Amino acid sequence: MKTIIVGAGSDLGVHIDGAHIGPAQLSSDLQSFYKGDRISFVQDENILKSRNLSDRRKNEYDIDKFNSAIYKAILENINNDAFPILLGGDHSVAVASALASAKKYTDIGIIWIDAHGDYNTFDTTITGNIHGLPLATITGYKNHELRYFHDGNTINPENAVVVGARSLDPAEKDNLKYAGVTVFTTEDIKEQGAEAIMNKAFEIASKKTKGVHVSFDLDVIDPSFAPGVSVPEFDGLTIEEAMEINKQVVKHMEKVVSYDLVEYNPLRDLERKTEQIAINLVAQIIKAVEKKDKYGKIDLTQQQAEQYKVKIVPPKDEQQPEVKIVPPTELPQPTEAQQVTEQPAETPVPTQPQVIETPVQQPQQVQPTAQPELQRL
Ligand SMILES: [Mn+2]
Repeated sequence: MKTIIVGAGSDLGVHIDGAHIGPAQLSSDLQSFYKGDRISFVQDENILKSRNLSDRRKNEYDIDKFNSAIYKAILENINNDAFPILLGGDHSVAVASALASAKKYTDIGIIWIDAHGDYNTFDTTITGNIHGLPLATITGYKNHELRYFHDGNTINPENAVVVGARSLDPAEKDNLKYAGVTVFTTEDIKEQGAEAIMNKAFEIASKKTKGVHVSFDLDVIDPSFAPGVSVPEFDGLTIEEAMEINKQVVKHMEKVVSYDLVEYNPLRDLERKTEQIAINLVAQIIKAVEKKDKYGKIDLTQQQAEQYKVKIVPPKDEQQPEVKIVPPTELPQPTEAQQVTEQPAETPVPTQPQVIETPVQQPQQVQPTAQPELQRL
């Protein structure tokens, strides 16, 4: 199945600046191995952005305008049998991508991988940052002002699942409960494992639906590994846990109809750590989508998630970063992956960004004594 990369460069949903330049950076990183279609939207630089914390409806009009354009473009591409991968931007842009899929497929579920619930309304928001409202908007829980451009179904909250939450406002918790959204916390993932949680998430999201939209917010990862987000939350996922969640998305790819990767903020990143993780997540999804046929079916013999080691070579002066992609390899078994996560506490931090991914080897190359070793940024 063909993909379309949709750059959604907006940071109007949050008072912190920087997420608007994320998509251009990631898009440039992907250039050397992604040859498919791409379209990009960047917020109008003449917008006088509101960052005033007492403004309860910050940049509402401009966000709507931006999302309306993305919604139309994505819908057109889905109708043309493409699988949209949206690169944010703050999370408010997911209103456009999720609802475009809801319009096309009429009845879908949603998996929202995020440290936050994004389930506030204009009445309950504490910050007035609209990136805290999209999941409520998408599931039809108030916030109709943010989806005026959408004339299809909203997603049934009973088919909505938050994965990785650890920072929910009290009123937001009530909203989630009242609406009937399932929430799996970061702690649930630590206790039960990403595979068990994602199996449950897909079961809920795909129950009596025709597809699942997946929205991956990088802030689900701990800021020590992924500092390049606008609203970091401590005690988050490790890189391995985040990649495992993505691997589970790939495992269920037959049901997945669209995917977002949001909240990459280059201005907050350190040593390009977050960028490395982001392009690896996207690379994995691109390769998985390529295996879907135009009816969305996947060749079961190829269903296993492939792990790519995408390495950014730090640019010399003004040069664009070069991205290297290493051929597909098999993922380590969970036991090996656990061993990996237990080891690297003392791993020195290299001065230059290097491969972030859990290194994996072709079976024929495995040495009897070989242990996966994790290179940390
Ligand atoms: Mn979010």
